[in-house]
Amino acid sequence: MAEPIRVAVTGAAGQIAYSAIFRLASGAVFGPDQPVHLSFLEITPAMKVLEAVMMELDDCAFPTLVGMDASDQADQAFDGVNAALLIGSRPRGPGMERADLIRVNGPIFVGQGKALNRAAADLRVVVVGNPCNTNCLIAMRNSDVPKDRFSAMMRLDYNRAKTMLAKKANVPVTAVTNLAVWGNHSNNQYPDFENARIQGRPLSEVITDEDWLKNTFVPDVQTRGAVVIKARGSSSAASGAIAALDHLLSFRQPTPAGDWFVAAVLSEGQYGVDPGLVFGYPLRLKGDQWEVVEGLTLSDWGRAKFDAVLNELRQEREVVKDLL
Ligand code: NAX
Repeated sequence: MAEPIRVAVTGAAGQIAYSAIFRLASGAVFGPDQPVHLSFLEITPAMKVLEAVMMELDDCAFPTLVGMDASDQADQAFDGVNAALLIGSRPRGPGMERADLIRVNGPIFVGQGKALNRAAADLRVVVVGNPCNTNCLIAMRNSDVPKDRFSAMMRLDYNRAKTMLAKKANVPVTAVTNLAVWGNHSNNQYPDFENARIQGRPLSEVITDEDWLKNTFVPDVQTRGAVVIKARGSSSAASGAIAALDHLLSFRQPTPAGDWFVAAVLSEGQYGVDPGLVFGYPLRLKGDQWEVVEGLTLSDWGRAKFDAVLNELRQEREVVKDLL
């Protein structure tokens, strides 16, 4: 029997966690031969709901789930973990601006960054809680864990963009490759159709409707979250969970040859981004280390989108500079 992989999930009584946890426990993520120990973090008022989630996990009798515990203390929840899904955070309330949300949620990631020092040496951190890029920046800056172990989730944006392109081209989603999503998980992200490929061909040879690409596809990806909220009455949950698990696996499994995956990581200045920002890039794994895919080019139109999202992340950093 392999050693159990220990996974921390924060916001474990929330709706994204509810879709993610059962997959983690069932073997669907790490495989049927990999035992999993789950370690949940919640705020004190949500511990009762979390108890119910744990009852349901017990009631599933998953062979791969070898243990679980719950705490309202980050130090305890992160002790010895190999992976941490930082999902927990306060949702945006009525009338709240993005900057207000950053100020409300930022401090959570100061404490959690410090507590991650207790994790295992091979820790990988995925920040999902919004604003996830800047929360990730706060966590990494408050932690002694190597900064390349932190990433923020752009995968839901990527998955959304991939399906939209596949539907437009009338091909399966697997035919869409080399899709980058630059920048921030926000309305200013740039889902890059310019470098994408469909069935191995440049996308522009297959989807020739440039007006649709620029004026429908890009804004539809950027605002998809709001459209789901309007239709469902609450924000994306299952798709967020699947994206978080896809993201986690992309850092553990070989990147398909010739392709890449997308996540926000600490910039070292690639593509002219300020070093030290957590920026969405195309990545590939080399061994167990990721690297940014370099050498992609953008049109002036694409570069303007890229610069807009870069500026947004600079502004977010400014709002939390006392927490860094
Ligand atoms: P829920 O409100 O259902 O759950 C959040 C949970 O976090 C709650 O149970 C709450 O008690 C808990 N929590 C709050 N503060 C905490 C703390 N300090 N420590 C531990 N737990 C804490 O939200 P849910 O729909 O699950 O969304 C979670 C986060 O994911 C939100 O910030 C949301 O905006 C973000 N998302 C990020 C996405 C991305 O692509 N990066 C997409 C999906 C999602 O919108």
